[in-house]
Amino acid sequence: GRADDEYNWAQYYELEDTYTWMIQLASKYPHVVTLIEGGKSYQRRSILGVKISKSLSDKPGIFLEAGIHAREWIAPAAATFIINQLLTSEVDSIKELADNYNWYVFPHANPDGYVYTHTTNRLWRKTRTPYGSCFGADPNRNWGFHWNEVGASDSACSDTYAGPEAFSEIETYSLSQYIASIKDNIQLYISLHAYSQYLLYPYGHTNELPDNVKDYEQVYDAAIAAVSQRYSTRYTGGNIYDAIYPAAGASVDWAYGTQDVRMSFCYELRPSSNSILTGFRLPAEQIIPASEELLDSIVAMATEVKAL
Ligand code: ING
Ligand code: ZN
Repeated sequence: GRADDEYNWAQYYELEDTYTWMIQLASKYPHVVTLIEGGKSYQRRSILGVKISKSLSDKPGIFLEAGIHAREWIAPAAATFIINQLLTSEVDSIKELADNYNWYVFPHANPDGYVYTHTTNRLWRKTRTPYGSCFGADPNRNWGFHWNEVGASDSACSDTYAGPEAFSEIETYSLSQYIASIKDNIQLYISLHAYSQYLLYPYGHTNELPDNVKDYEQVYDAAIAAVSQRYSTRYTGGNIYDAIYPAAGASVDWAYGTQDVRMSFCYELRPSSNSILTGFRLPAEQIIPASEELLDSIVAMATEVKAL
């Protein structure tokens, strides 16, 4: 919907509205916000992000990616909520989070898919690359780490189509190139999805656990406790393979498995379960509470990671 007023979190926005808002942030906070581009989509839309850096000194990084699945509208909305809080909050713990890390936030990792959910099919998930008579690969099955080993499809018409090869999608390829170019030490790589209220960590391609699984569990526990603090919202989860289903080629696995990323997590945001009214259509009145509890949880994660 078009904003009659200022950009806010009482409604879901179209891609252009959010990009306009991000561009305005860069001129409003020129010493703090830098526009970054994780390449362009198949249909040549920008994968626009913001880097938030409150001083010039070397700091660790936090990377946040949302909207890789087009229909999960709460994910980009929560990402922009977090951007806004990092820039404007008066709460000490959030100010510290903004001061102590370089933030890299991409609200729309799959812009073509998102536009398609507004124009044509609200439940579209994938990219929009043509493959024969079908369209799109699953951008969360397309990353080049144990690609297509399990939990992905070889059929271009499937919602979990892995693509013809790893990084066949220009969106995952170019965003991965951007990630690889970051010089900061990334402490947390966070991927936002919906729905189910799960918090997940690697791996998706195997039930083997990461070497630092003890650290993962500690951070996971802190995050799960914090997410319920404000509104008693219950999350569950664990390693992807056991907690939900085997799935190879996800961004979080690639980030943790191939990059110098200390930990990566995937949030499956509200709601907890599907119904005709909810599922991917989380009511707009829940954007703010869902995002507030997410930020509570990320604050707890960062605190825990720092104390490890
Ligand atoms: N769920 C995720 C999916 O891509 C997931 C679950 C997360 C798989 C992280 C692998 C890694 O299927 C949704 N709803 O998209
Ligand atoms: Zn998803």
